[in-house]
Amino acid sequence: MKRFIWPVFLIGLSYCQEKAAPPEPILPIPDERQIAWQELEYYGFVHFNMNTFSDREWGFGDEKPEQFNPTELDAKQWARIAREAGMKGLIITAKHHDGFVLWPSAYTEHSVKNSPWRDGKGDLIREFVDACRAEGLKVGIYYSPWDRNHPDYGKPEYVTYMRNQLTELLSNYGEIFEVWFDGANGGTGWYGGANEERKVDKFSYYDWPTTIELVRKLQPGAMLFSDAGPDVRWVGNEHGFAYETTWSNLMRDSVYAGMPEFSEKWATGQENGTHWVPAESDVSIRPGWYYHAYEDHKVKTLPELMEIYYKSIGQNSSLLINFPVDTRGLIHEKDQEAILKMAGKIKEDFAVNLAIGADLESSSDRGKGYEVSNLTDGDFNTYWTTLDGQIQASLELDFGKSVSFNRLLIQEFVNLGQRVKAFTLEKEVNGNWEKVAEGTTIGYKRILTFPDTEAQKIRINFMDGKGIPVISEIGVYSAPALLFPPKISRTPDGKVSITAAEESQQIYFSLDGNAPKVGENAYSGDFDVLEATTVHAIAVDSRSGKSSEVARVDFDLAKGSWKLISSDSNAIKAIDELSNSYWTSPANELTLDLGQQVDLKGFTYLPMQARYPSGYIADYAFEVSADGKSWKRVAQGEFSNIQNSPIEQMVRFEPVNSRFVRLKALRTADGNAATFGEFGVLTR
Ligand code: FUL
Ligand code: CA
Repeated sequence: MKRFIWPVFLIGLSYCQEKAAPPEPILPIPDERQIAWQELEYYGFVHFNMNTFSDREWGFGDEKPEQFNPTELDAKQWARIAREAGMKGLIITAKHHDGFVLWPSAYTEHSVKNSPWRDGKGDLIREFVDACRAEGLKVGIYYSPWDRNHPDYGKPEYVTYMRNQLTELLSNYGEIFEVWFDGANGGTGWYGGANEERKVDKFSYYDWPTTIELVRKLQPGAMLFSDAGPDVRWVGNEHGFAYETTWSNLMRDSVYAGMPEFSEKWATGQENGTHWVPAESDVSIRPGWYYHAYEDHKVKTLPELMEIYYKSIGQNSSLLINFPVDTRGLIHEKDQEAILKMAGKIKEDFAVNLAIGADLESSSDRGKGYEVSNLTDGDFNTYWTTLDGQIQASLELDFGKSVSFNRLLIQEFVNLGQRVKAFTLEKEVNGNWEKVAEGTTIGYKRILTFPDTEAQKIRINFMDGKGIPVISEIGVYSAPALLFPPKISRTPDGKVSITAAEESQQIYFSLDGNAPKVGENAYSGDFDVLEATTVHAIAVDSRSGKSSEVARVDFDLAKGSWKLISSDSNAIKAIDELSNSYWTSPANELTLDLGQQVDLKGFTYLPMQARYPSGYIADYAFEVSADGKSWKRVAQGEFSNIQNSPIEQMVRFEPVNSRFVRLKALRTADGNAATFGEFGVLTR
């Protein structure tokens, strides 16, 4: 008899300590496919297709397969760089709006099979898939529903063609993690030679339910992307930015791909959205999605890329960064450098989670299985939560000593629904709580960034939500300052201002041509530079004592007193010291009165920097005049590589004293009226 007592007692004891019941989910919740996908967070896009060779963003559809001819194509290089950058997958433009396909499809001649590449025997989707798998990356397919090449576009036959091609792509290349349907569709095109505009009813033409069923049948694990989901939605812009308030819940039945007002009204998701359709932020590492040599100097900088990281992954969205693979068939060196720098910085920012090892207490918890220790165990699937009804709750962390920090990371266990609507972060100062930062939604991941602050104790308060907070992980970090050469700019009136990538950094500058010294000549506000002067500046992080590389700008005469000889009020944009504004001159020239006699030694011309170039000056003449009537030509020549590299051009000539100047376009690169991004003179 006695022998049985112990086991019964033990069973009873363990019964008492059994895990409390989990909270009820708050619908909608992610399905299994979405749960697996949300962990990826970060993956890459490859835009490489006919546009790479026609140097366009949207091909018209009349391109010839012979144009597709990469000379050194190496998909292994793409996959290696993506893996080194920390990406978990890559998505390729199998077919873009121009209709050319990267695999030998049985349904069209407009494909690699009729191109010189690999003597027409190549299959780029195959090479891509093999390269990704070898690097452990997931494979995704972008397929444009719009097809400006296909003669049947707009008719039911084309929808059959599209499904046939999707069947090829989704049957022959193994597992696909995401199928990306572009919302841009319907418009002018070649359409088999018809050369016309074809409008389709974006809601009904493609009969999406049938296409979705097909994708589900062939690739049950694949996430389907479009403006409207059904599995993952567009974030509504191409900057790579989600929103301060970003819900994964979406009124899915009210939206469809390509609908008007999606960005303004729907892209943030809705608190009461009926379906789980999380956001994906897509952005190119350059202005264009496709490669253009003229954008080689416009690869996103580290501060820009980090802003994207914090505004996408840090705001409940996945991040999809695009590589415009170049005409060689390689990711350009500059893009590679930028993406690897970003990967290094992300690692640095999240190197040490200060919350691990901190003493952690909650205002309440739900009982066994939901303790605060789950918040820092590195396991998304274990979480802390409260008793039913306790929507407001807080977590207190005691680091044991004063520490410095500037990031707060929180993950909601969204598998039970997205809940939190408002939260704050406070620190203890002399026994009082002071607010450090606050947020609205959290979702799968939320990262708050704020200036360096110090405290021994902090508190996270969940203020409002759709239900009790259910939190998987928290992290507190001290990201090293982002040290980047400061930006130096000047107004037309000659006021120079200098800004660092982060406000807390001290700037030191020099005007004597020598490198600035830390501690000497601290920048405290704008100053005048009216004559030819070189401004150097560095940014210093007081915490680490590290300084950035040196920024340098060579200014010449300030432009505020110059007069434009033109009746067009827009002409001012050629001398407003803003590199992104420009003036289009129908007369193909810019004429100025400098207001006084000046010893001129040359001039500078910055081509327009807007995304779609027009009217770059290719052949120029420069003329001077003492009275604005009789002119003398002092220089003439060519801006050789301006089409591919639209950087500032500098021309020097024999010194000449004059008051009026004129820059003439003898020829523009594309034959359009000349444009002027910025004009300046050289006096030294
Ligand atoms: C857009 C397209 O029109 C662009 O060309 C690019 O493919 C981008 C990812 O999506 O809607
Ligand atoms: Ca956990």
